Amino acid sequence: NTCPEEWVHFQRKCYYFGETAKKWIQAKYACSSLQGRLVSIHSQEEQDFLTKHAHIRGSWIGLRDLDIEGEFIWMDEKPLDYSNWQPGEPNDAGQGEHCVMMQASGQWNDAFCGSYLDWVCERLATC
Ligand code: 2F8
Ligand code: CA
Repeated sequence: NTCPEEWVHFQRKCYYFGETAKKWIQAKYACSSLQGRLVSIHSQEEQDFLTKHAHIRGSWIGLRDLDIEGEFIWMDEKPLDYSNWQPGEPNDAGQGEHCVMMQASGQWNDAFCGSYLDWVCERLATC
């Protein structure tokens, strides 16, 4: 399987680690512009790979509870079959936190969607 330049291959997918800080909605658009989407995470192996590439600032991932508080949905529309929340998260703190970021530790936190963070896109690898 192969990936475009600047994307990193792991298992069946390619990953792009965006490092120009964006709001969640802008990051979603950036991934779409790159023919990808914000990453959906479905296994410990995938998480371990992403943790190795985690950025200090934290990165948006493709998980959000924008429609119904507490009902988290992946961009790839697959079930929430794996999670890696930081202890105490998600806590919907402050004015409301409906977008999920991966911290430098790799653990997830729900955060204010308007925060400027790095971002991770995925797309399928081609044979
Ligand atoms: O203690 C965890 C808590 O830390 C911050 O709030 C003080 C985070 N807020 C932002 O990153 C904006 C919370 O999301 C987090 O739950
Ligand atoms: Ca939180």
